[in-house]
Amino acid sequence: MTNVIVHQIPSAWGLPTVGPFSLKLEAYLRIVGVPYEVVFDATPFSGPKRKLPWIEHEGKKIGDSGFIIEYLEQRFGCNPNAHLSAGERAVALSMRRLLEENLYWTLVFDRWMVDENWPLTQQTVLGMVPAPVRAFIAPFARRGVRRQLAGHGIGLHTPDEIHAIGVKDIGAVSDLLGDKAFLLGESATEIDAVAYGLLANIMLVPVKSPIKDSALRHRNLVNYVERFRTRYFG
Ligand SMILES: N[C@@H](CCC(=O)N[C@@H](CS)C(=O)NCC(=O)O)C(=O)O
Repeated sequence: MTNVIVHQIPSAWGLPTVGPFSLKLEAYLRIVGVPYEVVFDATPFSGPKRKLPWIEHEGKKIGDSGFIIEYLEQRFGCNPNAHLSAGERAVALSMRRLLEENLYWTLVFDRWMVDENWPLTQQTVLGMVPAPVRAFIAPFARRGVRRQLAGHGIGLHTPDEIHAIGVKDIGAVSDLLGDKAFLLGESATEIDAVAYGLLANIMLVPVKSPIKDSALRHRNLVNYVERFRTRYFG
């Protein structure tokens, strides 16, 4: 059987990848123990959805972490959610939407729109683009992200409003976790891959943000991220 080839955003800041969706997929692959190889892509444009991550496997190219996970479940018969009740699956899906469709965009805002963080983002997220080209394309990329944020709607808010939205989401994740080892119990499920991908990229990176500060004040989240990192990336 050939390994899954994962195309993802580059590694930096001690993380295997600084892409929240890329780290989600790697975390998922580690939870289920499917062997894989990583290829870092300088830009997302060669993937089938023009986003990272995407995979190549047995002649197929698949984009979008959610569709990739569905493919892996079918192809490898893995399912870390098998023991969950219908209610728990509904909670997991709602939490996934909160993390991926809302909190994610606050991270994008902090990385790309906050001037203080912008040099760091260029050196890491765009870090594989050769320096002279990077200096040229970075402003265009930033403009594209500004348009994405406005299209989503979150980019129409003030920085304080965006941070308040993110802080609320972080509070909800902390409340769902409570004193459990993982979000839905004592074993890691798919939603933990989603949460780790995003939380590690907020809490373990040098990007400055009131959302990061708030997350670091939730002791259970700090322990959770450390528990996940030690168990699956130790
Ligand atoms: N729904 C996609 C989202 C992937 C995504 O947004 N990836 C970002 C990097 S974290 C990306 O490639 N952005 C490039 C762009 O939007 O042009 C998934 O789950 O994989």
